Amino acid sequence: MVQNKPLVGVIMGSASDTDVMRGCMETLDSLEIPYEVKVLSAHRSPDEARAYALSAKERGIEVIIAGAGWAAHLAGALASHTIIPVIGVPIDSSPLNGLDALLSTVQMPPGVPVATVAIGAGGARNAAVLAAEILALKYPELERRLVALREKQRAKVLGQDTPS
Ligand code: RP5
Repeated sequence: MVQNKPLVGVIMGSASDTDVMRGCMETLDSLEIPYEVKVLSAHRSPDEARAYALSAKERGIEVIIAGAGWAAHLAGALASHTIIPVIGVPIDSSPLNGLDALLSTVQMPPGVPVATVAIGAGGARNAAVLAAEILALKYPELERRLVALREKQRAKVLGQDTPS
């Protein structure tokens, strides 16, 4: 363990986002990164979302991952209240299959960035890996785990050669 208290805040706009975000939590678990999970909405619970972002740094959170669907301004709203890095996961929960969430998340005006990953479950996993890469700049054991993960992926791909 890097440490026991949460380093990553995983925020989702609704409990209905849990299935898509599950791979994010699994990846953080596999990298042994402590995290907390909260449901907070930029439009349904704006005061609580703001309070979370304002207090995150002083509580020891070093990266926020925010997943939301539809007109997904959760990641941007959180980013507007903190200078810790915010990674946005566009959730494919709308009739537009997440394209709306992708644009809402990625198209931040200059000055307040959201590091946006791919739509849906794959993006949720990548959000965890990107958070780990950010944290690895400070925690050397995480760098070792990420190198091991890359090696595992390489071995898996090479093991998929079809017999000639
Ligand atoms: C967004 O609206 C949430 O992130 C979710 O993806 C979507 C639908 O939420 P529910 O109506 O299922 O609570 O804010």
